Amino acid sequence: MVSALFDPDRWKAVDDFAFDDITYHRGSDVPAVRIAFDRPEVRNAFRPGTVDELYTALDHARKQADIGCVLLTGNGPAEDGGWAFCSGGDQSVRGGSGYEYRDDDEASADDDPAVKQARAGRLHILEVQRLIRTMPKPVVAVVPGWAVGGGHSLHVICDLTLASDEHANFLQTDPDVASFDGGFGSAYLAKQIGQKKAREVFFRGKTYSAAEAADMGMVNEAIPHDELEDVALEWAEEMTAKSPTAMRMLKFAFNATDDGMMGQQVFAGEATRLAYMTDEAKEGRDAFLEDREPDFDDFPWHY
Ligand code: S0N
Repeated sequence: MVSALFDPDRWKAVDDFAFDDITYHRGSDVPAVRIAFDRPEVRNAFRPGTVDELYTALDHARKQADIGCVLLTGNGPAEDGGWAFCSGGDQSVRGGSGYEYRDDDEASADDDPAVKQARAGRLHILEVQRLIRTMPKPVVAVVPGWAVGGGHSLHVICDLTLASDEHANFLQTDPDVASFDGGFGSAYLAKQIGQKKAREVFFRGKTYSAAEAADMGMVNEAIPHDELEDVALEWAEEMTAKSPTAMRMLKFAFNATDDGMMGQQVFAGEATRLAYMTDEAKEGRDAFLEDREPDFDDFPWHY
């Protein structure tokens, strides 16, 4: 069983990869993928190999032209009945310089010792955050249980968050375990819920229910646990019926104001991509290739 909330009739496994720590499915009827942490015994904590797998699946989903939405969730429940989206970095593999690769971490071990050494201590969950942020399709955090530490940060960076009103809980333990997400996990959270509340989340380390998190503005909706994945698929169906270009431009427009020149670069890249599709751009290209002066006379100065 993938997860108690998983409906096998609505998903097909993506067989291109041999993942240990995540599961990866694409919708049977909806052009969406479901990527799930699959370590319920540790409340879906991520170890380095988990992060590598997550990045691989997300990047694969990003490149699929027929996929318009990513649902990111956590499988469960654990044997003790506990549910989790993700409890952040696996504290049992955290070394002196961060999250280290261990010899038995075969899922991500690299044969080249120099490469392996360079990767040790790297907080590559931040690369996953950037991928979620810049992928041109909505990513929905589907939170069936705990979202804690780096797992909390992951839900924060997702475009939308849908949570189980029975089992989802939101908690920032970063300063309890001497780590801190000083990037999107805190600063972008403050944009969502305000400075006072974001500081409370980190400084006091309170646990918030799904309903409280929705009231605060960091969760879009808290819904009955058993309906979580059905509703997530409904959201995906709704969003993937819309114009792909409008959706990607909107996502990058929402990002741009907070992402500085990087946000401008991503948005401008999309504008350039669209401009390249015009006859005006083709005239510029053709003139160069044909070794002549470009003739833009037919193209108006729009007002
Ligand atoms: C999740 C909690 C609240 C669940 O409590 P509950 O339901 O009472 O279950 P437990 O009995 O505590 O847990 C069940 C089993 O799971 C193990 N486990 C749980 N979480 C982890 C974990 N993160 N790592 C390793 N094991 C975990 C328990 O040990 C238990 O195992 P057994 O059954 O063998 O005893 C509760 O479990 C909890 O508080 N967990 C710890 C949460 C935590 O502190 N996470 C780390 C926070 N820090 C980070 O995530 C790193 C941040 C980071 O990577 C970062 C750094 C810089 C910039 C950005 C980031 C970023 O955040 O992305």
